[in-house]
Order: sequence, then structure tokens, then C-alpha cells
Amino acid sequence: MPPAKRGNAPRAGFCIFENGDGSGLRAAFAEGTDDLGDPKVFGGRMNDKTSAIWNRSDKPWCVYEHKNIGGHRWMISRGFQDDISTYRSRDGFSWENVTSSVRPAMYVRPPRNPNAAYWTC
Ligand SMILES: [Ca+2]
Repeated sequence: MPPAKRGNAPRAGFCIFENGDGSGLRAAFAEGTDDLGDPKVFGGRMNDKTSAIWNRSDKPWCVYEHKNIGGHRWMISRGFQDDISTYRSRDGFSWENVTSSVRPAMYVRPPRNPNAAYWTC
């Protein structure tokens, strides 16, 4: 069940949830963090706990397997809202309870070809 259905979603930003149905612990970000295990970031309690995501920001975001934007990475589209416990990367990597850093995607505009601008993690 999408997080919104549970009425457990912060008003804006990039939101992560402990459980696939949007229940349990949650955290919302405006700028992201390089280390969800940092005690200063929601007590470090959301490290390796993400099972649902709702991107309520106005841009794509990226989630990472390790702190300091390390390991597997996954770009989350604007408006994405789902239980990610069954999502897998092409190599079979499971995104259930592994996320350790979250950041907005970077917008790259090649100087010689601005029409080829793109988002990347
Ligand atoms: Ca991790």
C-alpha cells in the first residue's frame, strides 16, 4: 500500500519509511544526508531501514546502499511513491532495508550541448 494511503507522510520533501505500507518510522529531507546512521540524522534510526519511498520534492532524488553516497545507487523519480521492498537493481540487488544515504539527483548540463542536459546520481 502506498504511504499516502496511511496518512503517515510528511508534507513535502523526500520521504522514507520503515515499513512498506508507510507505517513505522519515517524521515523527510529537504537536502538529504550522507549518513543515515549519524545520530544527528533522526537519531540514526533510519539507517538500513527504508522499505517505502515517497518523493514529494520537485526533482529526482537518489538513494544509496552505503553512507557517503556509496555502493548501489537508484534514481527516484519526482512523485515516486511505493513500497520498495521487492524492488531490485538489474544485477539482482534488493533495496529492502539497505539505504544509508539520500541526496537530490544532480542536474548536468553539458556546456557544448545544453539540450542534452540530464539528471544523474
Ligand atoms: Ca546500507
